[in-house]
Amino acid sequence: MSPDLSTRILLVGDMHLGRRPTGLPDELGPETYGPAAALQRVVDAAVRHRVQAVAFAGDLVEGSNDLFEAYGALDAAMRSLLEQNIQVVAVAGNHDTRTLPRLAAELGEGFHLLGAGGTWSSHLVRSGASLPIRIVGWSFPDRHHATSPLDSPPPAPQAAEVTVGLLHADLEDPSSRYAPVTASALRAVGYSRWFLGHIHRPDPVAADGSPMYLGSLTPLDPSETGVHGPVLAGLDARGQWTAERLPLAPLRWEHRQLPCPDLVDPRESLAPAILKAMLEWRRAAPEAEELQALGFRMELTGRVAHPMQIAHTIGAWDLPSLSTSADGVRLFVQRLRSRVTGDHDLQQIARRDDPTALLARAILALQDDPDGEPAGRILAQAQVALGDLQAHQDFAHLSAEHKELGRAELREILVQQAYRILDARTADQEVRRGSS
Ligand SMILES: [Mn+2]
Repeated sequence: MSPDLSTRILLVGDMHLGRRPTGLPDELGPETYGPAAALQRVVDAAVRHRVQAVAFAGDLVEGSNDLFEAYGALDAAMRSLLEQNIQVVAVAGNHDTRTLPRLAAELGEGFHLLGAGGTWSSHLVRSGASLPIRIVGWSFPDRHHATSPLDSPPPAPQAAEVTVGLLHADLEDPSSRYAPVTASALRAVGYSRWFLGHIHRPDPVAADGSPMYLGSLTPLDPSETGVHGPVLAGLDARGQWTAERLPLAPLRWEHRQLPCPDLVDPRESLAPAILKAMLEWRRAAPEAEELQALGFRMELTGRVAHPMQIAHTIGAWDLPSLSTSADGVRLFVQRLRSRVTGDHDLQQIARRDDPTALLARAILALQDDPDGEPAGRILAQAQVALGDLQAHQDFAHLSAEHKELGRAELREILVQQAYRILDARTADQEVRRGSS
């Protein structure tokens, strides 16, 4: 884009100033990997790409306890941006419903909070030549908001402007307490683009007007896979819309499955197999100059003769030791799980008359006929047991944070656990027979 003849904005998703990113090795600290550092990179990119405005889609701040920390970071960012005549626009999300208006009042006129108190308001971004962009936004009026923000109609798009919607909301989940809305309803408003906050997984940049989640600015926990960073968007000199993600996050999380080779001595040869895989994944990762760390959640899969040896080998490892660097990028394993099982003949075991046969029958029922009556009975029992566990006072504080397990998830867990017991029983029998 020719910088002088275009209108450009930098769009920023959930930043959560004040939150410390989790899952990182101790030496990867918040001074590089935290939200305030990510905000500084946004400022640098805004200046480098000569945008006219930076727009934040809510959850700039983690919570009310982070008021002071957020003020310092935002004040510094605002000074740098305003010095370059870059405007700052934001809506409040469910995390900063109360904090953001307070900050906006202190940060002064240069900070444009849109849609305060669940209304719609807008800010016009002009440049020298091409069409102006009107950013229309809505802010969370309360920590929870169980109805669609579109229930109060946003302003109609104007001629000779390009309108962009900025919103913190939950797409396609009508039961959500976080501003439920549908993509089709947003499209029906008639704006050119919608940029959303709330979901931390970044959507690919939409080529058409489909509403898209910007994603967290930088990954905040190991579940936040993918390439994170702000989206640079705008109109070129011919009035054509362009948009691209700037992969500014120095950290990327990947969830990978590694088919486990049938190793004669896993204690010796499993670690080299894992290192080899990590290096291959690093080479295959899309290029990002800013990448400094690549964290893995890894699952070993497949069938081997002695699965318990794999489990024991992993169990004896200290995860921080599975960390190295390649081409200046730190590679580390945050979680390593074995789903490796023995090469059991389930049909044959199931025909026997012992407790192991019951296990084999349960696995067969859950795997091969998940909608059948035996599988249904096992799942119902597990659901009751799980409910009792969650209701236990020691875990009660956790259940609010964890969504109820879906049927498929529960089935998966039961099959894994059943295999684990089966592997252990088989290993015991081998020991008793003296064949191990
Ligand atoms: Mn958020």
